[in-house]
Amino acid sequence: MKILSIQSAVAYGHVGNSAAVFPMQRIGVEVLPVYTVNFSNHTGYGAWRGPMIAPDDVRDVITGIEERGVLGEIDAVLSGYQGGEGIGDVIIDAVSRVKTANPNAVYACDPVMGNAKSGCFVAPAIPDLLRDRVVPVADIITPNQFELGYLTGTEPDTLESTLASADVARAMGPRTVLVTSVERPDRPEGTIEMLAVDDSGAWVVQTPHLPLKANGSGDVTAALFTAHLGLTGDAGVALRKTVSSVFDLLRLTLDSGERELQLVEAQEFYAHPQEQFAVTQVR
Ligand code: PXL
Repeated sequence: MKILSIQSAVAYGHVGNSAAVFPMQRIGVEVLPVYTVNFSNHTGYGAWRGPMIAPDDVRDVITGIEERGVLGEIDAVLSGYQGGEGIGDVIIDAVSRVKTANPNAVYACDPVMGNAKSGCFVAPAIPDLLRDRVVPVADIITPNQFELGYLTGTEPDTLESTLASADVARAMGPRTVLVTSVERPDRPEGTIEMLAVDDSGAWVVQTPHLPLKANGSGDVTAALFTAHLGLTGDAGVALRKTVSSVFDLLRLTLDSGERELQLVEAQEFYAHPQEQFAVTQVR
């Protein structure tokens, strides 16, 4: 399996491609990372150095890959946080070029906007761009509950209303929706859930909610889910493996006391997910 992953690079720590690439490689995926920024560290520190990469330069890198004649080998395009407005068009164009070369390729979009606690933390034009132009051409999306609400103009809270919102999102284009954080009002204290929906069913998995806000965990989640879905073709299985790996990564990070994801230390949890959490099919 080959995945073209269009995301940030950071020298220190793990977000964007600096979070997504290694876990995918560790489960045997050939990754073609294309970078949208080249930062010293993630923006959560409030200060960072290094350039954003001009959209035309990002496009040029993809053209260079195209000129090697290998776009047809790509099974999936993956995108995440968009630092600037111009990258959206480059991603849409890359998806169209890859799909022309390989009609079976899929596009997985992590529609990063923010979360319920922090609100929106991307540039003001990004949420509408994602909703109106990017999500409609995606096959897989991985919003959190907050992003799902924005995309669909709904207010998902219970499991039922979150499922209904996911169906609204699927009517916009994507076949598969992974809701990465479902915090239903009636959840058992200290738990959080993930929900995956596609044509063949819907699956929920509950885990302890670890007291940790690690930048990059959503990037690892989207990457592993996209890779496992491509490898197995089964959204329930992809959910079970992804949740297991991400939980163990977060637990290891929490135990380490470090601020950054312990991405490399957790490598065995990607290669051999413990699959310790039961996935319930709800539809
Ligand atoms: O995790 C998404 C992300 C991507 N790229 C950069 C970031 C972050 C989150 O902090 O700072 C540069």
